Amino acid sequence: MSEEAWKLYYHSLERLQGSYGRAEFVRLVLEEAGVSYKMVHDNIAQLFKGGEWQGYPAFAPPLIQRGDFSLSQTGVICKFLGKKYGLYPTTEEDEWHADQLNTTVHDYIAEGRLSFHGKEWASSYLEQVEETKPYQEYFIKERMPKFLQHFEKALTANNGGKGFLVGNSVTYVDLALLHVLRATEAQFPAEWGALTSVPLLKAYQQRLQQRPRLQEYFNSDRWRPFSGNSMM
Ligand SMILES: N[C@@H](CCC(=O)N[C@@H](CS)C(=O)NCC(=O)O)C(=O)O
Repeated sequence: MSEEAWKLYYHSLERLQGSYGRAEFVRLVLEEAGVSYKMVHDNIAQLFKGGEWQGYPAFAPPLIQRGDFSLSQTGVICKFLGKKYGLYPTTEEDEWHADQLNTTVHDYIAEGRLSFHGKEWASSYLEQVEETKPYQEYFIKERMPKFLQHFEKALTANNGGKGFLVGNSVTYVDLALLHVLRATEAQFPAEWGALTSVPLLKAYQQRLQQRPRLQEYFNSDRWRPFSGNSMM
């Protein structure tokens, strides 16, 4: 693998009209690691929907590429980058628990996103605002608290919830959880604010987002605010 900057492929900024969506998970790992990367937004539809992508087959962006190596699937990309740049568990048990939690984080964001697209999940939220309301209500009432409660429990299982999800230092899975907590807070501020059953998770979010490199990123113009729908 060459040592040039990573390229991170994702939808065009015009299409996004807000945050970097799932690419934000990847950006948090790269930002915390202090690794340089370059966004690529050109021709994304032709590359991935139109079948013009020439690298290793990828179903959908985000995708990272450097030299002739490329990788897609957000959770896998973050794990790969975490391992490469020292944001990775140090024991075998923690490695598997991080994997388990990373998968649950991605289940959560996928369910949350789908609740905004209950009629047609590949179409814009704006085309189904009314039809998707019941799915959102179900997500807010049933699924969101269940997932968040689970994350609170998982956090508590390691050092009483005062540190990280696994081990004694930040890993890629903390950054993944941080992102979905921020997405939850941005998307459902009233429900998040009223949730009193996850105090450790709320403190953890504050702690993580104050890490110097992340704080610098969130305060910079490289960061883009959440779009206001689809938890993205
Ligand atoms: N499980 C994949 C989902 C990828 C995904 O759904 N990407 C969206 C953008 S966030 C996309 O462009 N999907 C196109 C499609 O599903 O056809 C991941 O986490 O990377």
